[in-house]
Amino acid sequence: MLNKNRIFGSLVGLGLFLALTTNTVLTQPNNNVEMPASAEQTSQFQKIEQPLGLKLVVALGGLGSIGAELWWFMFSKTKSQKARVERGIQSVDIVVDGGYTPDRIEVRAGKPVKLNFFRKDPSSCLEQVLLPDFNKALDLTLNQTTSVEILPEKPGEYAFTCGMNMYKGAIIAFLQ
Ligand SMILES: [Cu+2]
Repeated sequence: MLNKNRIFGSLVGLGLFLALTTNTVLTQPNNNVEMPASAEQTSQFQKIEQPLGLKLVVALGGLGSIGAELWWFMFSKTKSQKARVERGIQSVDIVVDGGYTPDRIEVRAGKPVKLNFFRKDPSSCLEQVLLPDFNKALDLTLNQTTSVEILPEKPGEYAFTCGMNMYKGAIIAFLQ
């Protein structure tokens, strides 16, 4: 299943690609102009003036795309959330839909953590969650919540991934 995030990422990528290629085309020498076939002619290129507005639009479009691309890679994928505490157990609900939301979960080390995975995404890629540090592999049923309890004893980062290691998330355990 395609998800909004991935579509947005592709659009941004396409925008960047178009901006760069357009820029290249616009700054290329004009080869269609007939050059005089004189021996003294040394310049192969003839400068063509583009309207300033067009240059600005292309430049700003390119910059905007680059900015969006950077934002996309650096910030958009981090959805950090603290676990809530219920009767001494830290628990967190994770939506499985084109990845994990949240994909960074902050917990206290040394206390049990209950992860509730709600799988909305039918793609087989996300049917399994692996928690290698805890020797756990979960099979997620579509449109249902599958829970698992773990105990991150030491502070640190504990990864969880889909069965093929394509989607990733992490439990970050802190000393209290
Ligand atoms: Cu996968």
